[in-house]
Amino acid sequence: MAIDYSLYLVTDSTQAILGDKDLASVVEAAVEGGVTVVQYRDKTSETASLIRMGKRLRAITQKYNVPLLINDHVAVAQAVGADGVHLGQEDMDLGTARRILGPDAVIGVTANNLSEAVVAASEGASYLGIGTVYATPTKENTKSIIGTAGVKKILHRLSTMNMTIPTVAIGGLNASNVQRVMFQTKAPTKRLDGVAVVSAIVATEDPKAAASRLKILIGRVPVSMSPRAGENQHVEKLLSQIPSIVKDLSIKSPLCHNMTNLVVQNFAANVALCIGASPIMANYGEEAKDLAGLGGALVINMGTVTPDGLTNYIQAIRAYNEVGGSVLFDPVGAGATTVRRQSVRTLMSNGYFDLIKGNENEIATVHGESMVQQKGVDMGASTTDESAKAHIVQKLAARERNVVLMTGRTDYLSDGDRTYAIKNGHHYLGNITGSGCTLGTTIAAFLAVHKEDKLLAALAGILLYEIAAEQAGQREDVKGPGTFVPAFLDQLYRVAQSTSKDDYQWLQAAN
Ligand code: 3NM
Ligand code: MG
Repeated sequence: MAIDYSLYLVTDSTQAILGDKDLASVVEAAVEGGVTVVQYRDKTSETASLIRMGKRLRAITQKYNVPLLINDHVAVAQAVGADGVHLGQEDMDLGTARRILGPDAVIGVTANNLSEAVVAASEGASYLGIGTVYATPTKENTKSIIGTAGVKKILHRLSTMNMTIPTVAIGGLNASNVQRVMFQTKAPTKRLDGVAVVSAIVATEDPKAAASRLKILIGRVPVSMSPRAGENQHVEKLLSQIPSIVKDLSIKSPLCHNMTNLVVQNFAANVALCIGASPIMANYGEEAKDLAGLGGALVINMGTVTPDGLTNYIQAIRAYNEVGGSVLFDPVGAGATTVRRQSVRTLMSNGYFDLIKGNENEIATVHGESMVQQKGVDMGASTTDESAKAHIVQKLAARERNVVLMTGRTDYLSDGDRTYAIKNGHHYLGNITGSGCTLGTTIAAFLAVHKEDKLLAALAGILLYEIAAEQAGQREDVKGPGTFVPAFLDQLYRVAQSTSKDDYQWLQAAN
């Protein structure tokens, strides 16, 4: 039997998730909404009541011609005439279950890592439930949070071993992240067949609407990608659009929401004002929902990370992701401490970043870190070869389906498809505090006004910022980093008002 795994419902009968609703009615509504597989999962009820509910669910799923699987209990599956079972690593072994249920039964297995996946696939599991993708209150005793990178690693291995076993991801999946999870986990020849959800359907007021929304999202290309990137393949074409984008910024004056470190708050607010954006420094995650609704962009700057800070960041990232607002990630000092490396992983697994910017070390850390444990954290950190830098930026962007900027004497910018080297700027930027952070603020403001091509938006921000720095550095009244700061703000303000194409040169395509 060929099963459609695209929207896989796992049930939960706890008060926290199901509440006072009737499980059978929830399942029926969900199936009407488009759920393609149902797994009856009840960790606490006695056998008799499992069988009672199992039979009700069997009748419903049969009516809609959707497979029914039973979590853990092989005997219950037999008793209710289910299509099969789903087994965790601590449940009955696959071989035994297969002998009892026969060759046609659907037997799914949970895989948390490469070896569990490969073992289950080679022993004849019908499909794999890969997780836990994101931390979830639905299942607290999860082994480890593997993020989209962990799922991708497993899919990659299965594809190199030519294993065609169907796969679904599970854990913390909902309407705000299913598209991203589907596309970010794609390996060259293998992709997820679907997503498994509990609370995103069972815990909602309207399970039918929730299921049908998820179903639509899963089948659609994600909105987070740049819709018009394909039209901007030539440097001249990109540059010619920048003056009008800069002008647009001052007309629209987008909200630029900074969750940034204490050192640069004041400077970042000044930079935002000079380029024509409307800054707010708001580090409290609770505020993000309101702010995300204002059409601006969010900067997550990890400069002075704390446990509280992390919780606030996650809350804010989710709020912006949910409404499709742009989020820029600045993983300041990413490789410096264990806490920061872990923070990078936590943040990357909790949301989508439209753009990640950092210096060589930070980008290398993000690149290594989200490959999940496998690679050395400081991989590429000592890279001095320019083409290697361009390559790592391109690879990270391709992997995350976003835009990546590595700053340095030469900046590298890529969306995975187009990669550019930018040689603007002034060395005084290296002698003042917050120049990297406020470049992040600047780019975020551009991401808020120009959504059609995020790489182009970023490029506009970088050129505006660095050309202003060049002009300031050349001014006669600038004697060093101290006098550079006010001159830089002046020039930023002036270039932002300028609409001349000549102000945006020196861009070179990287090889
Ligand atoms: N299994 P929600 S995570 C049932 O990682 C289950 O194997 C998991 O619930 C695993 O969709 C999980 O509400 C719960 O996050 C998923
Ligand atoms: Mg189990």
